[in-house]
Amino acid sequence: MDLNRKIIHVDADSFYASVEERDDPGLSGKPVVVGGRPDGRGVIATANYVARSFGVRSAMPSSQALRLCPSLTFVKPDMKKYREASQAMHAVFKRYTDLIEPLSLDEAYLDVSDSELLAGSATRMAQAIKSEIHREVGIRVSAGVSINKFLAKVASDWEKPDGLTVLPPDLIDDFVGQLALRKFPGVGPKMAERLRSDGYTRAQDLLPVSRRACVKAYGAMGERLYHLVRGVDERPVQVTRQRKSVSVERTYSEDLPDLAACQKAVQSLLPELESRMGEHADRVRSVFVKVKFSDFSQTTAEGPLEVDLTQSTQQFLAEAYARGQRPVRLIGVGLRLGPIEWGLQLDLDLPG
Ligand code: DCP
Ligand code: MG
Repeated sequence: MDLNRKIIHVDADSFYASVEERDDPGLSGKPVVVGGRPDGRGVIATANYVARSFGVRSAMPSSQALRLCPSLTFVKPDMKKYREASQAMHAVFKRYTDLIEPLSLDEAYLDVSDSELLAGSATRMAQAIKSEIHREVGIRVSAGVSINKFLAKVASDWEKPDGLTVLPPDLIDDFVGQLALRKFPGVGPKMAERLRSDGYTRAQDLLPVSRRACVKAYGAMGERLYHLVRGVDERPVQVTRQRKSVSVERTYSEDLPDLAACQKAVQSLLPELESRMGEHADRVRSVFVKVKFSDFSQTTAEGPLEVDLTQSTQQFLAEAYARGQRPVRLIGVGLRLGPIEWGLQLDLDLPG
């Protein structure tokens, strides 16, 4: 097991609600949720810790939350604000390492193994990150520090809110042993129930089971659990750049003579664009068509995706072509993508 890595996991406390409390001091000390109003079919995106003491939770119908806590204050989500807060958090992370893997707007892994700041102490870096985010972003985060992603994440959750938990190698076995298997990443309610009925509730219950037997009983998840219950997780922190667009373009060996030829060409690019769009479909913000004319001048027409891809691309092609009205050597079609967001709260039944 690699004991030399230093990983920090950071997760903001009741993220959306904390941003709202920051911006409205009148909310301080009150039970607050961000989400849809209880008169519709809205759900709770998140609840601050006061509201949680009444049993209010993320993804709960707003009407149920109001029954649990009649004095609840509802705030409508403002994704732009949360994105800005997220960026400001990342600006702080950046001071300590370039190896940052965002998991969502409010959560990230940092690999600080090679960082020489603060005498190379990951614990002190985590403390500094916490206080800088508090000072500069105005919200609290919890952090976990350990030798891998799994342990750092479990640690950050340990003393929420405003927590800092450090798991050095000599404490790992005892700490992990007592963890409930149902809280392990990848273990859903069904898997947890299967494990429980086989007699395994806590991590330590699985320790006597051989790797072979784990895989035989639970397949790939068994393999993963075998390692995790020993505190082993070799996954690297992966710096993932979010794609900002997907596109397909083609240069033609002979210039396309007129609009009709371009229309055909665009249509033939669409299947490839659609297949590249794949998993990003829910992030599509706009469609563009790029045209390069025979004199190498080029222009792009762009707008929202209306009706369907065919109609939108043909419309923008016509717009772009009209600007040059010359033979065309290259055509590109593409989609601009917005940031990754949670799926759930997009379905919130928003007031007004
Ligand atoms: N979120 C959401 N719907 C969910 C879960 C989360 O809209 N079912 C949004 C609101 C949260 C944000 O994502 O503020 C971050 O999610 P977390 O799971 O980190 O929850 P919080 O940050 O709100 O609380 P905490 O991390 O303190 O438990
Ligand atoms: Mg959070």
